[in-house]
Amino acid sequence: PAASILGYPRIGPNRELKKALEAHWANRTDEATLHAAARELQQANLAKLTTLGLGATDASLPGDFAYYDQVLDATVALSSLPTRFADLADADGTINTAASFVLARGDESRAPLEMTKWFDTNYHYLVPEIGENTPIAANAKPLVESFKAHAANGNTIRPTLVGPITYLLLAKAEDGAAAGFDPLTRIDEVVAAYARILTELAAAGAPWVQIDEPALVTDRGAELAVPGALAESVYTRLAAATERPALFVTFGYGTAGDVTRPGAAQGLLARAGVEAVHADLVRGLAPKAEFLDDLAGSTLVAGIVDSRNIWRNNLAASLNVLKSLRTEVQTSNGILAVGTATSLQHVPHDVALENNLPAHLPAWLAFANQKVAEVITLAKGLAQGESAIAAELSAAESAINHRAAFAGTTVAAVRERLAALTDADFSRSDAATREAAQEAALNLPVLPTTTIGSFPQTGEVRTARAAHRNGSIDDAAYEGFLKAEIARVVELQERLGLDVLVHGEAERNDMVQYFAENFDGFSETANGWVQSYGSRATRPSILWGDVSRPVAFTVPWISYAASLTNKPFKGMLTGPVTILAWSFIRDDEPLSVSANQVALALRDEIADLQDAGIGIIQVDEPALRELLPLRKADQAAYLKWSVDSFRLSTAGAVDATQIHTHLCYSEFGEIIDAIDALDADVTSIEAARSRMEVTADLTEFGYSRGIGPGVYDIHSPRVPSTEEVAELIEIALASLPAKQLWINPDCGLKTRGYAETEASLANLVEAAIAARATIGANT
Ligand code: THG
Ligand code: ZN
Repeated sequence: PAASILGYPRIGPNRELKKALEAHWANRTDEATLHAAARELQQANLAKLTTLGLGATDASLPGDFAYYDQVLDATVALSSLPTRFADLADADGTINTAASFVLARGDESRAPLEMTKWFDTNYHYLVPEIGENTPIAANAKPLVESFKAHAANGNTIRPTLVGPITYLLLAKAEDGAAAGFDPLTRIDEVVAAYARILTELAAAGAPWVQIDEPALVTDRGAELAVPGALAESVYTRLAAATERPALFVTFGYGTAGDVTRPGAAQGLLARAGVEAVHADLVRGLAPKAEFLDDLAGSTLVAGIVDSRNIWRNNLAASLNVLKSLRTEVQTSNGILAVGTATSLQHVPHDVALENNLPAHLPAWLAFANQKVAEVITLAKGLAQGESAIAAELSAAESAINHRAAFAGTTVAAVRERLAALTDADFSRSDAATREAAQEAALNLPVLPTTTIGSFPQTGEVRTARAAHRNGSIDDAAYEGFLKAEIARVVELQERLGLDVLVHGEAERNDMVQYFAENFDGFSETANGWVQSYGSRATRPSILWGDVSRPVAFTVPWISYAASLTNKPFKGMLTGPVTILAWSFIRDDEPLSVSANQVALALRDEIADLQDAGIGIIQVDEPALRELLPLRKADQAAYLKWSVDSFRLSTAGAVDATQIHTHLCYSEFGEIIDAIDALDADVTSIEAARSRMEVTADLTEFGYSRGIGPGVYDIHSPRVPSTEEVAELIEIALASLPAKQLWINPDCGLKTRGYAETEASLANLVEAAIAARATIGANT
C-alpha cells in the first residue's frame, strides 16, 4: 500500500479499553464482555481509519491491537511462559487471556513480569523472562481469530508482531538460568515458531504481516544488522517460510543498523526476501541509495510523519524529502511508500476531542487521526503531484507560519535572559562551604529522617479537585479543603517524629502537569490520553512557546505548611528534564533551550521559596535517565545539557539553602558521573528492592554529598518491620559514613493509603532513632 501507519492508539478515544479492562479485573464483567468491548473499540477505530482514507481491503489497516501490551502478546504468540508461571498454561501449553493478565498484574503469590520503558518512550512493556528451558512454541490462534473476525466485517488488517530479534533483546534471563545466559541464544526456536505463525496467518487469508524490529536501532541490535550477522539469517529463514503473507519489517525510534550507512539494514532485509521495509525519518537518518543497494522490487516505507509528537506536519518540506528519496529508491529498483515514524500509540486520538485548548493551538496540532490524514495526503501528493493536494499544502503552510509568528512562540524577555547567562549562573559555591552553612542553619540530627514529598492522594482529595474543576465548589472552598489536608499531613509528620517535613502535594494532580499549568508556554489537553502501561495513561502537557513563570505558585501552599511547624521544612519542585520528558515538546527549538527556559522559571520559584524562609528545596528529576539516548555516541551531549539545566535551576540558592533531588531508580552505574555533576546537597534514590546495592557503588565512586537510599519499597502496600528497616540502614552504614546518610522511603507516597503509610513511617523513624543510638555508642 502507498500509505501505512505502523500502529494506532489502543486506549480508545474516551479510554474505552481502560474502562473495559478495569471493570473486568474488578470482576464486574466476564471475559466475553471484555472481548466484546475490545472488538467494538477496534471496529470503531478501523471504521474511522477507513473514513480517513486507509484502505479497508488492502492490508493498510493496522492490526496492532493489544489488551495490555504488544510484547506480552508476543509472549502469548510464543507460549513462552516463565517457569514461575508454568501452572497457568492451558492443556496445549498456550497462554489464555486470563493467564496473560496474571503475567501482567501478578497474583497473591507472584510478582508480575517486570515492566520497563519501551525504547526512549513513556510506554512501558512487560519484560519476557527467557531461560534455557522456557517453552517456545507457536500459538497463532489469537492472531488468526482477530484477523478472521475483522475480515468478516470487511476489514483486512495487517497482523503485527514484535520481531524475533527485538523480542529476545528485550527479554531478560529467567531467574535460575545459568549465569551469563543470553536469551538471544533461543533465536532459532523463535524463528521457527514465527514461521509457523506466518503460515497459519496465510491460511487465514492475511496478505501482509508486520514485524517490528526497533531493537535494531540500538547499539547492540545494530551489530546484528550487518551482512553475515543475525538479522540476515533470521529474515532469510522467515522469507523462506512456505505459504506466508508478504512481510513488512519496521524500524522505529532511530536509524537501523550502522548509522554511517543509513539504509543498509533495509537493503539487507530486502535482499533476504522481505517485501517491505521501513525507516524512521524523524529520529533516524533517511536511507541513501548507495546503501540500500538493490531493493529488488521491495517497498521502502518512509516514516516521515512524527508519531512521538503532536505537531502538524510541514507537508511541503516532507513532500520534497519524499520526492528526492523516491528518485534514489527507484535507482535501487524499489518502490517508495509513505508512513509514520513509529506506531501512533505515543500520541492521543484526535484533536477534534479537545474543546479547552487556547484558540491559537488546535490548528498547529496533529494527533493520531490528523497524522493518518497527513500520511494519506503525502502519498497522494507523491503519486499525483502538488496540485492534487493544494488545499492541504496551503492549510499546513498557513498554520506553520502562524505558529512561527505567534507572540508566545518566541518571547524577547526570555531569550534575552538566556543569552545573558554566564558560567557563574550554573555553579554554587563549593560543597564544603555549603555544608557548613547548612549545618548551622538547619541543626539536623545525624541520620535525618524525611519523605520524598508526596503523601497519599485520597479519594476525598480527587473528589474535591473534580468538584472544583466542574464548578460545584468555589475557589475559597477548595483552598480551605486543601489547607485542611495540608495541616493534617504536617500534624501527622510531627506526630511520627520525622525531622524534615513536607506539605504533601495535595494541590497537585500530577507532578508535571501542575507545573505546566502554572508556567507560560504550556497548555493542557482535556482528553489527550496516551497509554503508559496496561490500562494506565497520562495526559502530557503541550510545550508550545517560550517558558516563564508569571507568579510564585508553590510558595503559598508550602509556606502555609511551614508556618504550622518549627521543624525544618522541605519545599518540593519538579526538575526541568522531567517536566520536558513527560510533556509533548517543541519541534522548533533544541530541547536544551527549552530545558534552560524551564530551569529559569524554576530558579525564580526557588528564590521565592527561599525568601519565604524555606530552608530545604527538593528538585525531583526521576526522568533524567529516561531521556538518555539509545546510542552511546549521543549520550554525553544529552547528559551535558540535562545536568546543566538542573544546575541552572538550583544554582541561585544561597549556601545555607539545602538542595535535594530525587531519582526514581537504582541502576546508577552508567550515569553516576552525571548524578555527581548535578551537585545537589542531598540525593534520594530507590534502593530497598536491591537491598542497598547502590551504596557500594557510591562508595567506590567516592560520592561525598548527602545520600538517601530508600529504606523501604513504597511500590506495594506491605508495611516493613522496624527490624527490616534497621537492617537496610546497617547495610548502608557499612559502606557510607553516617554523616552522609539520610533515612527516607524509596519514592513518593502518592499512590499509597494512609494506614500503611503511617505504620511504615513510624517504623522508619523508630529504626533511625535506634541506629543513631548505636552510632553514638560507637563514637
Ligand atoms: N506523571 C507524568 N508522566 C509520567 C509519570 C507521572 N510518565 C512516566 C511515569 N510517571 C508513568 N507512570 C504512570 C503511573 C500511573 C499512571 C500513569 C502513568 C496512572 N494514570 C491514571 C490512569 O490511567 O488511570 C490517570 C491519572 C490522571 O487522572 O491524571 O495511574 O507520574 N506526567
Ligand atoms: Zn521516585
